[in-house]
Amino acid sequence: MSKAHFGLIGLGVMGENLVLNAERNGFSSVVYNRTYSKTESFLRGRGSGKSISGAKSLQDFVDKLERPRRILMMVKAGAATDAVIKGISPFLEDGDLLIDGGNAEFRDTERRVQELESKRFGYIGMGVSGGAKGALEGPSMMPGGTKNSYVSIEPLLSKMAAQVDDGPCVTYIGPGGSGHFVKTVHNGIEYGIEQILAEAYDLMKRVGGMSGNQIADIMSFWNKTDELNSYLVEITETCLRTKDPINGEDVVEQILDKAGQKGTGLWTVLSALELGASVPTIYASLNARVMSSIKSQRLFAETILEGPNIKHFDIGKSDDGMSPIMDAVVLSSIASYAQGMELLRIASNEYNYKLNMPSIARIWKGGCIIRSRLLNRIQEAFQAEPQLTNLLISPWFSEEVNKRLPGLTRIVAGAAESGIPVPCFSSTLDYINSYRTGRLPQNLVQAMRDCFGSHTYERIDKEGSFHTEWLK
Ligand code: NBP
Repeated sequence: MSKAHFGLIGLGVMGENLVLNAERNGFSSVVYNRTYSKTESFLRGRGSGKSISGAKSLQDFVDKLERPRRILMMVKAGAATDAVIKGISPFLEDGDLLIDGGNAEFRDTERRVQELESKRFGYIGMGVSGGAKGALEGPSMMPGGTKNSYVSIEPLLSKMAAQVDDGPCVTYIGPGGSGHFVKTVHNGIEYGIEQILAEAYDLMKRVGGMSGNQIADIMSFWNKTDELNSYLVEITETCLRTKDPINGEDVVEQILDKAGQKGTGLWTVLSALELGASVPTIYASLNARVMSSIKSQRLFAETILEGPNIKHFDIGKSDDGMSPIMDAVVLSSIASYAQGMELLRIASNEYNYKLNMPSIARIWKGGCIIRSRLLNRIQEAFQAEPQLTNLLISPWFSEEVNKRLPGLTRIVAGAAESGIPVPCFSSTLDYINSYRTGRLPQNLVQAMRDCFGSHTYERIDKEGSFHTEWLK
């Protein structure tokens, strides 16, 4: 029997779909899963009648693969990935390639690359985005590791990836843990945009008194615009239109308002804090999930803490796409991308990843959860200026800011006067206002620090370090 082209370890939601994708693209495959019954049921079900075989043991798995072996691990990040690496390593030989497609913390990938570099096989840490459907039909993939290892897997990945006008949604990201770092930041941006759309929905529902279908109509309108056309807006419309088979009501209204925050959103914010990158819109979305999770406290506080009643301020009209809310959504989405790209730029310098920013924007244009028409603009902005410090100052984006800032401001002010939290909208407003302010009040912060701790300060009129005897 001829040997398989491709091996997959981990038949979870992603693994199952990725192996079907590889097989559809002409790569006969062999699958291994820790719990063999899953392998059996997959081969009897979705995997039946295809060039996919199963392996009961890792020895059997490697024996069924042609050399050099190309193996993708799609297992839970962390200890599970370490366990699989430990299990498979003794079976791998010269030139074999092991790819971790899970959501690994980038430092874990750095460590694994270091540890495994001394072995004879290659190791790639690859972010994969697109959920189950993307995995099957074509995800966006962010592989990092040595260039040679990537080159050997490129034909397979290029076929499996989503395809956009300017190529497959995969490219070599850079060395070490760079692929997983880029995927982490992708997820941070995703957190931001999800929360932004949730804030827009909340305002339309609570201030505008709009039904799920009416809000879905606005999503449909937004999805036809250059600024907001995106996968997340598209699925928000779907979510809002879906009825509960139990009671016929909007399903969304039956869902408990508690969201978890898994690793990647948190890691984006931690990395930003470490690297001194400003990501307030992304952080606000993470914190919104944390606040949502303390439901019982919120229910109690609601009976004690008073606030203003909802005021019916101008949130726009449906026939103009709720224009001030649209302003808030557009600018906050731009801010999420701007903050994510800025974090990537700073990390690239710090970790010597040499990230190609236009390429990253390009491979996010298809297959992944944050795919959107805005990414064309982002790609163009970085093509025009690869070392662009912040998207907000790029011509198309600065025009958007100047045009839409009054709308965002009215929405944040109205929400505040109505006692409705809009953490991403208000963080974005502060972010933009801070960024466009040449002189911030940190002169006073520096004075206080020098006053209590003799930390010294710099002056605006001459070079050097200065101290004042404030308490004499
Ligand atoms: P899960 O994250 O639920 O992982 C399930 C797989 O991990 C199963 O095959 C399971 O085997 C295996 N596994 C576990 Br759990 N512990 C193991 C261990 N100690 N040794 C060997 N195998 C072990 O599945 P998923 O949702 O498909 O995600 C796979 C990876 O892809 C994760 O890192 C995830 O973060 C990432 N990811 C997920 C998505 C998504 O939309 N779901 C998107 C992008 C990336 P078992 O059957 O024996 O329990």
